[in-house]
Amino acid sequence: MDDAIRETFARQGYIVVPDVLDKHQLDELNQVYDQHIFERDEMLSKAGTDQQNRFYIGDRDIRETTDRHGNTYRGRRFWSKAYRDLIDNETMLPIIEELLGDPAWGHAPAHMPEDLRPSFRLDHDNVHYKPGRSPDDGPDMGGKLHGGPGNFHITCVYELKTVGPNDGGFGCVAGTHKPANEQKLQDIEGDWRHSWCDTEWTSQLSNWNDDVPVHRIEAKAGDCILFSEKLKHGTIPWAGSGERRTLFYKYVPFGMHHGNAGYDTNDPELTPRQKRILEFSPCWFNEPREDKDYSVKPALTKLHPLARVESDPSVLLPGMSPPNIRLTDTTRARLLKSAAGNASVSANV
Ligand SMILES: O=C(O)CCC(=O)C(=O)O
Repeated sequence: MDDAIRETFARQGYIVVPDVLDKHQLDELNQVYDQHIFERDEMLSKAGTDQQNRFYIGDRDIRETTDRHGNTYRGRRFWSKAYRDLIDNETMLPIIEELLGDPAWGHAPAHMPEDLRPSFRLDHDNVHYKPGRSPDDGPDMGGKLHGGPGNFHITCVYELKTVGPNDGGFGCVAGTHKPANEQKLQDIEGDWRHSWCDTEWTSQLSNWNDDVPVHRIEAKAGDCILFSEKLKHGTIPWAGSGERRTLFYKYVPFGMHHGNAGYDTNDPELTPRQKRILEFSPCWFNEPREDKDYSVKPALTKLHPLARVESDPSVLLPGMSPPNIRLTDTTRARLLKSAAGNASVSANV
């Protein structure tokens, strides 16, 4: 990552990296995508409030495997060499490694040992699809703003078709990965989460604060938008006459739980590096969601010996925020008690 990219990412919370995928890669990715569109009836297509056509894999397409840490996975996604190669895309890899490995960016906990910092993980991926729109199609409402400074994951958004100036798709409120700017958004009176963008079917609040501008991101097929999930972002209604074909690869630092989707790491066609990026961490700096059953994934609940209740903010770049460390009340109390014990031992030495 060069200094210009660093500066842009630090200021905006996102960057657009041009020409990450060449024509050959795009053709291969689009070919598999075509197949899924044709076979759409075999998949559960869920229309949310934003009427997005996202793809969900039906039960009969799901398979189960177990990794070397004893975690069991269920699932299968868009899968071919071209999709596997996106896991460790050569252009994006060093950028991801820095953003997730250096605690200055506020994704990795400051207490993560240096040798673990390069071991980021692909947490989950999403696919967004929209057919091309014609003028008499009904309204498309897009999605509400989400994301926040305590988040710790970053997303590579690969565009498989060009997104033009007024097409819609990915949008964000530039700079709101920083708490001071997020506060400016929070201070806007009205439903800023839903009323954030002027389009044919939606409008921005008239009292919007220009210090926190909305960016509609254009990109050519093959470009990658990389954003921090600390940033407030969402889906702008699709108005393009062509299709929207977008892939989202969401990465987390070593030992941080987010979605816990899990991948088939027994796939013999994965390279060792891809396998490593897909595997769950063997121990953790935060804990998984309490509402899920992890009895078949024993390694998902083991805390790293250096886990702490919060990440030291003094390591951060100016204006950035530390990751929220999700822990149960019991674990939090135990870690605080042992930290207090250690402090009194060192005071008595
Ligand atoms: O590009 C989009 O549609 C927004 C994506 C989004 O909201 C997300 O990945 O969380």
